[in-house]
Amino acid sequence: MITVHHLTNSHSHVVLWLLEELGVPYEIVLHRRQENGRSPQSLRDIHPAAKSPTIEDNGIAMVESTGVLLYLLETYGEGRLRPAPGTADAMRFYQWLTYIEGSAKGPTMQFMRLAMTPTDEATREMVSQITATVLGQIEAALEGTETIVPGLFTAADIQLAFLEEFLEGLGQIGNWHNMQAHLLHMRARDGYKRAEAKGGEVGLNDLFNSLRR
Ligand SMILES: N[C@@H](CCC(=O)N[C@@H](CS)C(=O)NCC(=O)O)C(=O)O
Repeated sequence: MITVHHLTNSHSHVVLWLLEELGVPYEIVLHRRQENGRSPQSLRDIHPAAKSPTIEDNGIAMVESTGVLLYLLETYGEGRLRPAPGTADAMRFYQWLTYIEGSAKGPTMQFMRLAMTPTDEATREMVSQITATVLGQIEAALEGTETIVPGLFTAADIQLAFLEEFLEGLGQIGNWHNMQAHLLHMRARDGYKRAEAKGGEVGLNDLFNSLRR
């Protein structure tokens, strides 16, 4: 049985959601964030990275969301939530699935840090521009389509929705109309709702507000 170590208000929501979409049984171990937002010792006890998501399967613990999603698809997906291998859609799928955490999250995190700490205008402007360029690729890819691989709901949409939740928490999602529409569309899925029912609300707005205080 897969164990999902679920940190409250965190990225492990995507793992619960993927497993709900696939209908694969799993158990949840809940870990609560500390007051400063960081992982508790209980998560570090499972994997020294102390990051969410963490899963256990085959007797070992694994971190890193993109790898976890791909492992679960490969092991339990039976071809669902991904395009057929070797196709143009498979290229789109791998590109966006890895781009989100590999290229888009870093600048977005930097943007968040600058929003929370005083800094000079030139640095702020540079980070805003880099973030806008990186996010602009996703916004453009969503033009006229409800899913990042047009016509097919995949695990890349699940990963993308968490970045969109993050942008919403930062008060930035309104600048990105296609991403905002994508997030609303994803939240309407039964699998998303079942994941929240089991793991709690994603709730990044509340989390970021509490960290700003
Ligand atoms: N690149 C990692 C990011 C993981 C990550 O930073 N997760 C956050 C939760 S959204 C976390 O564990 N925060 C608690 C901490 O860093 O102490 C992934 O995709 O899994």
